[in-house]
Amino acid sequence: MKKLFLASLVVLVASAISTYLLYLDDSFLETENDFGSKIVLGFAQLGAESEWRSASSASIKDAARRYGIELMFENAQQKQENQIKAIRSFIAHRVDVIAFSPIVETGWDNILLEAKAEGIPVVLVDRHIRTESDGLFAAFVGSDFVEEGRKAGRWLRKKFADAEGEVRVVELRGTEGSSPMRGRYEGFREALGDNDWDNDPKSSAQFKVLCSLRGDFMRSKGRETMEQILSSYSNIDVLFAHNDDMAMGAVEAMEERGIRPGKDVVVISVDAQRSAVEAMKQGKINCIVECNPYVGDRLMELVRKLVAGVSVPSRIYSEEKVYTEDDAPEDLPVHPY
Ligand code: GZL
Repeated sequence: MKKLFLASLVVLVASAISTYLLYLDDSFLETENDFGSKIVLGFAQLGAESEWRSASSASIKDAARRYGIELMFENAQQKQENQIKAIRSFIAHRVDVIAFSPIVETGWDNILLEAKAEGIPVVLVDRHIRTESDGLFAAFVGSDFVEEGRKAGRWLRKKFADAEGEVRVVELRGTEGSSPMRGRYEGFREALGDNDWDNDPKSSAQFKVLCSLRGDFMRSKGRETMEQILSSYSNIDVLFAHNDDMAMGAVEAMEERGIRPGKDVVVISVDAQRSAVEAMKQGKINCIVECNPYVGDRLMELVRKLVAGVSVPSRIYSEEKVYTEDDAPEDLPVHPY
């Protein structure tokens, strides 16, 4: 009996030690590439056009530090050619993985074919691309922009469920040719025109988009464009801004003309950055569709798996909420950006 107990104790201790060593071995391997050196990630950021973008960059830098991954970080200053140059330099440096937030959807085939030829995996962060060739990236981590647009449209239909007649909408669009601009634009219209919903109020309102003008996701451009819109159109009922920076610029433009944002004009925005949430608390923004910038940890997990040769999901979407004027202040997010 005693021998049996001792034998089972030895087996138990041995399995505990081997499990611990496996863990150590796995965690040790995860910060090293095949050559026993630190994993190197090349990241080509598109710019610093918005608070959201700054938060995204901070999330990536912080996560690389915590995951023990060496980060080569380049800021393309809103120019696709700079992103392409940065990716080419990562290839020359033979980084382990390349990641980037493509400023626009097209024009990436050649540079990604160069990365593929060198056997360097590529991860899309935040924004999608459209390519002629298949298999040019290993994974995408970010948001579903079409769904974000639908969320904005669904809320608007509920807001005007009891309205009669025409509801006059103006739109501030994000960067031309970018996937968030296209997705939010399409999803918003899909929801407004979608008449076969089960659980949503059938609205007799007729939503009319008077104009959809570019704001480049920037506060200054959002204000400038909203000033043009206010000079050109009267009786505006709703503003749909593709991000908070443009919405906040438009709020300034409205207030300068004595228009009460959130009251005279219903304001819908996307992101949920700090200044927009504060504006919602002041009654100046009515609905914010969250867009999560914190992709750093998920990106580093993907990088580790790709280096270890572990298969990864092709798309990883963020969980995102919708915040409205009906939410209690304490239920609204307090983002550090
Ligand atoms: C969306 C992101 C957009 C944000 C804007 O994932 O690409 O770009 O909504 C940012 O704030 O400029």
